[in-house]
Amino acid sequence: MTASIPAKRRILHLDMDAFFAAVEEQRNPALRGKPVVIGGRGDPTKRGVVSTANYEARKYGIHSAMPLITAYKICPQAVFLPVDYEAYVRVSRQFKSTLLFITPIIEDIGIDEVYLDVSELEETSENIVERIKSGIKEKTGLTCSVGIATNKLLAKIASDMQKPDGMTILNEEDIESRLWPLPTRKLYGIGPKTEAYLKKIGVETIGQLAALKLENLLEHFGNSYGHYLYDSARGINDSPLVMHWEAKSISRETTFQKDVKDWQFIAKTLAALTREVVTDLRDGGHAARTVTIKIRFSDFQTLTRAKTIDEYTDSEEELRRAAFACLKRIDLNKRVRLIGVRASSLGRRGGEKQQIVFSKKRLTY
Ligand code: TTP
Ligand code: MG
Repeated sequence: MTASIPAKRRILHLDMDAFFAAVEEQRNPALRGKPVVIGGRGDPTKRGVVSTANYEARKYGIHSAMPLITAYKICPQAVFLPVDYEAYVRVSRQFKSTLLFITPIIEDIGIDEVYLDVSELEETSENIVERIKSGIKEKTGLTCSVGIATNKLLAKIASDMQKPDGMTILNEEDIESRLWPLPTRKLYGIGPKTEAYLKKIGVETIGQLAALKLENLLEHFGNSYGHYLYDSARGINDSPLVMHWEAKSISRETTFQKDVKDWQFIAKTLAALTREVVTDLRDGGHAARTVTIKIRFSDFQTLTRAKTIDEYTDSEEELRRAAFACLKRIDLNKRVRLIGVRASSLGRRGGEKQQIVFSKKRLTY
């Protein structure tokens, strides 16, 4: 039997709305309704640029990459906040973890955007988007905008068409009416230089780009980029989703401030680490079958013990029991420097092993 390849791909691009600002508003609801600008250290009199502005601040013309001082001049009453990257990465992980309930075929392209390949799902696009939006809303309180099309190029353009909280489905028959009126820089891969050059030769819209002859594009832009532009202007793009992750484990470890002999303290730490691993497991929609613990003594001797459970589980109690069964198999006759716990053999609770799972380690924003 050969694997069935869908005749048409269905690719979804998701981009969070005013992401950094939305995270700030979520944790401080008093900001809602006010213009909010996130950038630098949050002091508009100091050097720095705007990372993002909420939609209220955008009404004044404030946008990403604008100097903070300019933003301050045009809207001094705005609330200026420093960039709290760690907080945004945490929320980024949270919203991405909800997407695993939709499909494991996810390309992570940035702190607030991803592609999903939903070709194989039997639901309508509207249904999928509804599930995604409510999952993200429930987990993070935030909204996103989604585009669905036959390829990545069009899906990304679509997600930007009805922001915020939008959903746009772009079909092949919409290319002339909805893609061609847009400025050329909306096409992924067209930067300011190409845009400026195209303007010089009178090409402002994607439609005008599509009217150029292939020979002309090849002559000006070379073989590879010339073909890319020719296809892109027609909405043609077959780039695959790039997945950075594969079946992995989820682990936590801690090095004690001072080497420890007290069994109670070691046990308490192991229980706390296991709880954190369970939280990560559940966040990612995973369950695990194998628990491994690691103990490093003060002389750096390192021991590991593992236990495999019959069923995939995300139960804290079961995983902790397994971790303690491992701990009992280690003779704690020396001071302990480090302790760690890992959950592996990931799958769905009561279900099958997953081929592709979320690896938090790859998120390096
Ligand atoms: P974007 O998705 O481009 O912007 P956004 O999410 O703030 O707003 P939109 O609703 O239009 O999608 O970028 C995501 C985050 O990346 C943004 O919240 C802040 C950060 N960022 C910068 O730090 N500098 C930049 O120049 C841009 C464009 C974004
Ligand atoms: Mg965004």
